[in-house]
Formats: sequence, structure tokens, C-alpha cells
Amino acid sequence: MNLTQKIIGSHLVSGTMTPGSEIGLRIDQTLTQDATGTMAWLQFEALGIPRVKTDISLSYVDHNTLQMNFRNPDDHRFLRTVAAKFGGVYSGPGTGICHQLHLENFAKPGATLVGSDSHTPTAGGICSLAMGAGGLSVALAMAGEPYYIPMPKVVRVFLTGALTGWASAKDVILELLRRRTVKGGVGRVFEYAGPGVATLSVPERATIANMGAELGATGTLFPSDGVTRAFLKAMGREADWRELGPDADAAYDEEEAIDLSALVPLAAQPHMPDRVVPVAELDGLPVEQVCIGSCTNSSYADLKLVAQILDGHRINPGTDAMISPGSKQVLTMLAQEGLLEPLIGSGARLLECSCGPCIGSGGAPVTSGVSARTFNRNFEGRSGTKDAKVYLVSPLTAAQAALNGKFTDPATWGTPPAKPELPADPPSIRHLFVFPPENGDGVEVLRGPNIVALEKFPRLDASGDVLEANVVIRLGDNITTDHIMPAGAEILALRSNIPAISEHVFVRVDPDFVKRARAVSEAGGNGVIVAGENYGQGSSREHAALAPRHLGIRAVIALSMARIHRANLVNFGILPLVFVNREDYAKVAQGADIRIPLTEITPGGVTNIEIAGVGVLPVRNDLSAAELDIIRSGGLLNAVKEKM
Ligand code: MIC
Ligand code: SF4
Repeated sequence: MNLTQKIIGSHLVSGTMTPGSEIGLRIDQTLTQDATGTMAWLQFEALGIPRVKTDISLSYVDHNTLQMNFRNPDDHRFLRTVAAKFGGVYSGPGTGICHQLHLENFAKPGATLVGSDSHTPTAGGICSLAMGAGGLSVALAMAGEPYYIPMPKVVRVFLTGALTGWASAKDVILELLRRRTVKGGVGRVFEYAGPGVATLSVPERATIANMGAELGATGTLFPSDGVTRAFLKAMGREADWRELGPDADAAYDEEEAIDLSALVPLAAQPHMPDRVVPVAELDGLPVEQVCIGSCTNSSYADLKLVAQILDGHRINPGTDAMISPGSKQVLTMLAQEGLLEPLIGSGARLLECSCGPCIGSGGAPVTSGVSARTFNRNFEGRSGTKDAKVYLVSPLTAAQAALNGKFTDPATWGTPPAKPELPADPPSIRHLFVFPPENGDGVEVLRGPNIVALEKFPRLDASGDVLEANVVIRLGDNITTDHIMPAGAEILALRSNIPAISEHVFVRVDPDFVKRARAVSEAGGNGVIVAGENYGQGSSREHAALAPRHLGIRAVIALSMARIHRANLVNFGILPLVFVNREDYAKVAQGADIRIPLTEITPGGVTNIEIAGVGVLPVRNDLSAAELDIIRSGGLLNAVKEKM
């Protein structure tokens, strides 16, 4: 067996390990963050279960820590008290970014982890089968319910050699994105193997696992070996280590091979993580902003390298450089080693240990400015400046861009600093986590006015056997959940308030969408979204399904869909349908009236839908019988409650 099959096999509660078929997995750990966590915990509360049933469930606050008015702090207080009541562990604002904290403090080799954030697979760097999901799916996992996914195909990425010169872990995953594109990992787990693996530290592996999300992958796995053991020991958790790897004769569905020693510094150009070119090709391009941090590249080693490069130099005055350490442990190590001084002295700005500029929570670039970021997503507008041009690079490349005020050819950078090792006895920040009382009965969950109660949606067939609907918007390929439901400080503050956040659906794509969707639903009609390939890639935010549902969207018809978003559509009772014939996508115009015969929809079957003025077109669904029942019930919460 390969590693994926071993971990899945030991957690399988239903299904068989045939790629594509539905499997149910027992989940050991969950994590939520503030931007998705309020919904997830409200949904958990609605299930009426007194305590989480996982080994551990974390409630992190890291996305929106700006607290510009009562909304964020109210959310944070809710998340702290709800975790205490139901047995979750709370990590408050400023403690660190959920994925970095989880890697350092809680992730275990061989464990399953589901998190309401698409970069949850970061923990694959320590050999957890870690997957991103919508908040409601995580709530169910907290309730001890299995997590359902299609059994992934397993891709072996065979690493040889070792990184040399200025190449780094970021360049490994950028290389894979260059080869495979943002949809090249859908339905797959990427399992790293080969002699090159042992040359990578756990945080380097985590960088690679983190951006497996950009491939659309279900997860990424590194074996648990001596390197893993040394990392866990440094984190004071050697007892969590166990050796875990594939069998010598393991079989894989697909193969990739990367010679680490052949890699050079790479950059993903605006506005997709797969638009990858060598940094050398960008030579001379002025860089107005540099952002270092995010769950991809905010480890101790990443920031130490940056400090060493900046040491004794002044950042180009025309370049605004900011650094967000991944955790207070990282920050403390930098402080203890005197590494903050070179950072501050170079002119860089030290930000809080949080997501910050990565999610547009501050740190927007100048008008049409170039920003070099060590982050994982460069979708248009995500930075907060619509015409900014964001390049995704390694911390090494970012530090060089900050110094030079422009991209330069790595051949001119001289000798790179040596790869940092963790200090002998890293400081622990475990005392900063708030562990729940044995019994939460006496805990009062504190809410604020921005935390709005969950909406109850009717059954799909509430108004008859045929769904009469209107195509409210027609979109192209690779539409991200950032396009559907943008983030940024202002909109993020509304994550607990669906009626309010719904006003922002598709604003950056089509400012009239909400008006049209409302007009359709106020006239008693239903809405449909039509899209091209890979609809809903990117963030796991269930708001990208929930808010459209609030606006009356009942079906999405696309050429293909991203895994997590498709699951979120199901969770909120929206039909995910796929064109059987590619050419039919061009035939469905915005504004068209559609009839979907609900009674003719069968699990995995083809249904003929009628488009006014066009005729009958076949669409397929890839729903299991259980998923179809969920949609018919009007969503997962309804379905679970009916079952209970
Ligand atoms: C992101 O990077 O897009 C986020 C913000 O972390 C999201 C979660 C969210 O939208 O709250 C993600 O990756 O899932
Ligand atoms: Fe936070 Fe950015 Fe990572 Fe998302 S990708 S969890 S916003 S740091």
C-alpha cells in the first residue's frame, strides 16, 4: 500500500478504496479559523451535541484580527466561549496562523485532520492526512460523523537530489504548479517519496503540502521519518512520532519526478498560482511591495533566512516590506536569537502573527503596484487592490526584491545563507492555548449583534417536481471562491452575518449580480449559475455557497468543479451539475430560463434540462445517493436533523 491507502485504510468507515468512489473517514482532529469558524461552531451548536467527539478540535483566530469595530472582537469572544462550552481548544488573535500553529503543536503522523480552511493540508508535511472542507462538514466531523470524500487517486512525486543555491521548497511546489496547473491535482493526493525527501525539513515539507491546495489536490503526504521525529522532538512532542511510509512495492496511479538540484527560483505571475516562470525572466521589474509570511512561508527557518539576507542592509525606500511571523513561537525564536534587529533595522515592518495581507486584511498594494509575496494565492483583487499585480515567490526571492526594489536575476545574488536548523531547545507557547474545562455545561456562549442565527432552507422540491430557474450569471473558467465571495477586512467582518455578506457576492466580477439574483427570487423564481472549468477553486469558504443560496441560487451548471466547493454546494442544498457535452456550455446564455426535472435526477445519472429558446441539453451529476438526499432535504443540516 502507498501511504495514502494506509492512512485511509486505518480510518475507513464506509466505501472501498477505488479511486472516485465515495469513502467515509473517521476524523481524529479538526480545526477552524475565525473567518469560517463562527458558522462551523453555530452549525455544531445546532446539532445539539454536548461535546466534540474528536481527539482534539481547535478554534483558531488568525484571519481577521484588525478589530476595527465590534464585529471581529465579538466573533473572537464567541469562538472562545463556544470552544470552552463544547470542548474545543482556543487560540486567540495574534498567537499565530492556524496551519503553522497546528504543525508545531498538534498535528500527528498518521492522523486524519479536517479543517475549515483550504490550506489544512499543510499538516501533510508531518504526515497527517489533512483536508480542507466547508464549515458544516467540519461541524459534522466535530460531532463524530465520518467525513466523506471521493477516494483520491495517488500521485507519487519522486524527489531526487537536494536544493542548491537560491532554490527553496516554494520552488518545488511552484514547479509542480507550472507542470500541472491549478486544476491538475483535483481528486488526487500527492505523496512525496524518493531520496530527496530526507533533505527537506518538516517546515519545508509543510510549504510544499500547503500549496498542494493550489493544485486543487485533496491532500499532500510526506512520510514520517527521522526528520519528522527530530522536528516533533524540538516541539516537545516526540511521543507523537511514529514511523510511517509506503510499502516498498506500493503502487501509484500517477508519477511525477523532480530533481531538486535542478530547480531555480520561480515566481507565479498575476493572477493565478500556475502562471510560473523563472525569477530570472522578471529581471528589472520594479517591486513596490514585499510581503513575507502566510501559512506557506512563515516558519523560523524562512524568516531567519530573510533576516540574514537583510542584515546590515537598507530595504529599497520605494518598496514597502512587511513580515508576519507564523506563530509566537517563531517570533520568540527570532527575538531570542537577535534576529528581529536586522529585520527592523532594514526598514521592514513587523506585523502581527496572523494572515494579514494574505487575506487582504491590511497591506493592500499601491494602485497597479507590483507586490512580491511569499503567499499561496495571487487571485485578482484578493490583495485589496484590484489592479495590483501579485507575484508568488519564496522568502529568499522576496528578500532580494525588497533589497533591490525590483526583481533581479538570481545569478547576481551571490552566495545564499546556509539553511537554518531549529535551535536546540525551542521555546514552547503551549500555555497560550486555552484548553476547555472538563465540563462545559456552565459556560455561557457570548454573542454579538453581528452573529446572526442560521437560516432554515426549504426542501428542493418544495415548489414542485420541476425547478424553474433563471441563469443569473454566466462565467468563464477557473472562477475562485474569492471571485464568488471576496474577503478583505470589510467583508470578512460579515462572515457571521449571511444576509449582510450576501450583498457582496460576485461584486468584483459583476456588481449587478446581487440585484439580478434578488429580482429573480423576489418574483418567486430560482437562480442558476453557469460556469466553465474548475468552478469554485481556492478557498474553502462555505459562504461562497451559502450566500448565493441565501440569494436564491438552487443549481450550478459547469464544465467541472473544485472538490471543496462542490461539497459546500451539496451541504447547502444547491445542485452541482456538469455539462455532458462541452459545446453546450456555449449555448446557455445569461438570463436564459431553465427547467430542471427534479424527479428525473438519479445519483450519478444524466438529466435532460430544458433551456428556453435552445432546447433540451443533457447534464450529469456525480452525486452519491446520500448527497442527493441531502440536496433534496434542502441541505446537510436539515438532512442530519431529519436523521436524528
Ligand atoms: C484563504 O486563504 O482563502 C482563506 C481565507 O484562508 C480561506 C478560508 C476563508 O475564506 O475563510 C481558505 O483558504 O479556505
Ligand atoms: Fe491565512 Fe493566507 Fe493561509 Fe488562508 S492562505 S490560511 S488567509 S495565511
